[in-house]
Amino acid sequence: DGVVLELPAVTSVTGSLGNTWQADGTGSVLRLPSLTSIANGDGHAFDMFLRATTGGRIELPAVTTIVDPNTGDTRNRGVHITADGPGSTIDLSALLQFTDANPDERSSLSAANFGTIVVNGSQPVSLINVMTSETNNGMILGQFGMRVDVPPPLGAEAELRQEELQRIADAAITLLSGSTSVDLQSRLSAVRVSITDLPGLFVGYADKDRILIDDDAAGYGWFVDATPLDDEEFLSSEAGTDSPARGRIDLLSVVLHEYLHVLGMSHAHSPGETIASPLIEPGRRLQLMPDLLDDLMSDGLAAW
Ligand SMILES: [Ca+2]
Ligand SMILES: [Ca+2]
Ligand SMILES: [Ca+2]
Ligand SMILES: [Ca+2]
Ligand SMILES: [Zn+2]
Repeated sequence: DGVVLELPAVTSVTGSLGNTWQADGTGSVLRLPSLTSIANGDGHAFDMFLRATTGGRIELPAVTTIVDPNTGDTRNRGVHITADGPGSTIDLSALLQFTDANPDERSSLSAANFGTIVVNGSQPVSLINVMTSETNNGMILGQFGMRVDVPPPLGAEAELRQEELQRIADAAITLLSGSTSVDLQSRLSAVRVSITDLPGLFVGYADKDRILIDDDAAGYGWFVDATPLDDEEFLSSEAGTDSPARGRIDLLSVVLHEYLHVLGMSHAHSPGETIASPLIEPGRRLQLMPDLLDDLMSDGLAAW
């Protein structure tokens, strides 16, 4: 517990039999800031395990590639990455490619029991023969997480209350339902919307049946609009100097963004500063593009 191990010189690693990296317990950190690639070794039953448990953190912020190669004895081999338990986090925020080239045993990414794995959120991540699982509030953040770009100025911000979130969620459903003839009310009302402490700069997250909203907007604090169907606090999308939205993250924008993920939106729908962007700045309201919802509806409601 409480051990920080930093290996700044390591840029690539190759796995071997039973190779395990583990950070166990709050305060335990394994950090390899220069590591860019992880390749499994090619002997029989070589498994690599990266495990963050009971609050431990494994920080691999420069890793872009993970591979279990197609060479050697490919039987019973995989790279298995697990974050299990509240506060347990694996930072793979630059990850672009995770490939298991010998799928007789697939590799895996598993987040369980409020554990979090952060993958690249600004570019699509290619996962080939990799099983993903999120169980009991585990999260694989990235593709469907919305975040701010820059850490906030210091200062304690009030935490969001569930009734405030529910009011904004209701307004978002009204806005979305009004933009299309398809009945979205029942689909979206079935999505659980709740408050949690998302890691780092993340402010929102969605998967197919739930939305998670950060408790304090990554430290910026939320703008909870008393008149969510009116944009009067935003002068041409930006909050003026005396606006209550100034310096805060607009909850309505984030909730709309996450509902759109539930309906099948990806960040690839995002040229520039629109509701599909995975980044949001304080004091900004992102606009719902009229065509976006029609596109999603013509693709059919997302099956995922
Ligand atoms: Ca194995
Ligand atoms: Ca394999
Ligand atoms: Ca947070
Ligand atoms: Ca308003
Ligand atoms: Zn997103």
